[in-house]
Amino acid sequence: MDSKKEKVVVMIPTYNERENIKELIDEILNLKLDDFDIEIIVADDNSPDGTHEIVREISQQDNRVHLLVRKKRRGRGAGGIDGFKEALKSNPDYIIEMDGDFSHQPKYIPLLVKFCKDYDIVIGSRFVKGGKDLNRSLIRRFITFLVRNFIRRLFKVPVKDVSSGYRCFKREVLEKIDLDDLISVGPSIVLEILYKAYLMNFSFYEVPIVFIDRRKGKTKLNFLTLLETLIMALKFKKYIPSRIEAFKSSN
Ligand SMILES: Nc1nc2c(ncn2[C@@H]2O[C@H](COP(=O)(O)OP(=O)(O)OP(=O)(O)O)[C@@H](O)[C@H]2O)c(=O)[nH]1
Ligand SMILES: [Mg+2]
Repeated sequence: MDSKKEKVVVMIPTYNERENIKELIDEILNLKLDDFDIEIIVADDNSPDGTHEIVREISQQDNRVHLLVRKKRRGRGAGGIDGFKEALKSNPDYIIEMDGDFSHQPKYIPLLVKFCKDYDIVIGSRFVKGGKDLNRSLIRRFITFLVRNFIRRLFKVPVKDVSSGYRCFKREVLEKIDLDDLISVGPSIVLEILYKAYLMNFSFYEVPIVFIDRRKGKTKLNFLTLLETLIMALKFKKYIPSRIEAFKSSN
């Protein structure tokens, strides 16, 4: 019976993804899913290229698609946090976050959800057996390599793909993590949530994914965002453990 199906909300933060977003939404909605219902929330930062106009039009025709247009504090992190909050409002069983440029292929969604029944967080991983990073840019792969090694040393999190933004969460994880307490505005949000969840003893599992180059459009990653990510990581290292202590003593 339909009413017994579990619900998955896919949250996609976007900035200037006009060329990708419609096809991506179509591909997600066309997945063959017997076990669960799927909805999509696009958290767009009022993209100058009009990404939100496209999503608005789709959302008016299909009630599984929702749009959140943000006008303040632009950023992958701030957008993602608001997207998660919006997702939680509809009480889903699972929430997936993924990029809006096709680097994260929708075909892995059923696999992420399947493992999320047994683990709190399931990560689409380039660095477990069977996973691949097919990013054409050597520089981009090198940056991933540096960030990954730096972060793994700093945080000692038992996860191979620490910077993957393709993940599935049990609803409870996002409810307990206190989204209002996160400090990332940019892409460091991915690491902040990972580290916090790890210290809160949530369980992780990595499923292999083949990460491909963004299909169309331009990257938003630049030297400044990268620097910001590294500085933020040093900040988390200090602030998160004390927050966890406060969390534990209040439970
Ligand atoms: N809401 C919001 N989303 C953003 C912002 N910056 C990036 N994004 C989205 O976050 C996701 C990841 O950003 P990308 O530019 O693809 O970053 P990347 O994957 O590290 O870089 P590429 O190698 O170009 O793919 C994409 O869906 C972007 O549209 C932002 O400021 N606000
Ligand atoms: Mg990308």
